[in-house]
Amino acid sequence: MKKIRFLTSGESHGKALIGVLEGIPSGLKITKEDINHELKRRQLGYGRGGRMKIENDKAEIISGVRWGKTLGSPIAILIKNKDWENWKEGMSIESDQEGSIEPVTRPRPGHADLAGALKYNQKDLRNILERSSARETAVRVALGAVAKKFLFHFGIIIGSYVTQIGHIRLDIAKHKYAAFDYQKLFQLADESPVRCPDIETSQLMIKLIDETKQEGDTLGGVFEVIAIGVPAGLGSHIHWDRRIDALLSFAIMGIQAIKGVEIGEGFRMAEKKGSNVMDEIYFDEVEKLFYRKTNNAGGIEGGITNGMPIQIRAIMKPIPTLRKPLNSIDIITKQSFKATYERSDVCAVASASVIAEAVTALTLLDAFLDKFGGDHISETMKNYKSYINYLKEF
Ligand code: EPS
Repeated sequence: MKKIRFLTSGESHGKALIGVLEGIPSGLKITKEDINHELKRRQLGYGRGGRMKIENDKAEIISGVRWGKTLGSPIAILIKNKDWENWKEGMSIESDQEGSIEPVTRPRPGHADLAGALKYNQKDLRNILERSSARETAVRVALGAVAKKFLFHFGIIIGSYVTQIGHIRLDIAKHKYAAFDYQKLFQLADESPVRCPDIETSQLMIKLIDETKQEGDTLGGVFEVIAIGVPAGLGSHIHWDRRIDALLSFAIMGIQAIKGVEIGEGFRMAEKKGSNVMDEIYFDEVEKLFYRKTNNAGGIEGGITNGMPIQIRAIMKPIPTLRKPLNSIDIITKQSFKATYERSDVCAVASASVIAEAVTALTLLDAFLDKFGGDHISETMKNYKSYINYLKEF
């Protein structure tokens, strides 16, 4: 059952973003630097637009932490929008500023603009696009940073890397690092402007982003999120909404522009025979643990973690705001027009991978606390250690 919950609030050009995270046990050491480190990683990707030069996201912890440690009470985090200075009238809370900027009446194909306007009866598309914007993900990353820090105490590390931008693919099989040397892959990804662990592939991706920018077009891609050190036994087969693969997919699909999620070999399993997909089971006499030599299941069987690394792959569609004109209809005049926009990101796959790490951390932490409980982190640790000992005696 759900142990942690969170809410986010905030518009893209509003005053600030706010997140509230409830259910984190007391006693976790957390600083604003832990959070700002993750916020920085989200902002770095090559191909982001002018807005990233304005924003330098910094978290302010408002509540739930005293003298550097969580209290067990809800943790509220605030991230100011620097761009608010330019939008004080246009995004004002007060009714006396109504009409201070022109309404947006031309929906961008691929955005929430038109579907949202129809649903919420809005004649100014800004009332939709301000919230559908991926700006909100900054605060999800901030909350995810708390979850990451908690899991880290239990040896769980979550990282990501980009495997494809447009038609440029990373050939992970040919990569010189061993298949499960994920920490090395995370480090290399952090050093790449496109978060791709291979330097040559990164350069090809950057070149493609530059060319696409010249054309006024945009790009999507594929990334992988990996969680290592997750013990066997999170999630459950007993009911559909407790399956950890279902919960992880839900969280990842909740990120703007994500159009597909796979676990382990995912869609590639379709063309293989069963004997090439199932991961055979072995026993390590020294560690006293079961293990697999392959990980086609992506660390999850029957909706339960099996102790192998969790591997999630997701595709992000190309960003829908283009400089290249696309056909659309003005919602007021019903006249057709060619949608064109000046300021836009070209590619945000690198950022999406960092956001996916955050929501993966929040989802895994929920399952972790469901299994191990604890109102203080030391209590969670005691329960966790006892379970690990049980696994060794099994
Ligand atoms: C976004 C459009 C751009 C992005 C923004 C998401 O903002 P603007 O319209 O102000 O140029 O930069 O992303 C962020 C602000 C962010 O922090 O990631 C959109 O339409 O989704």
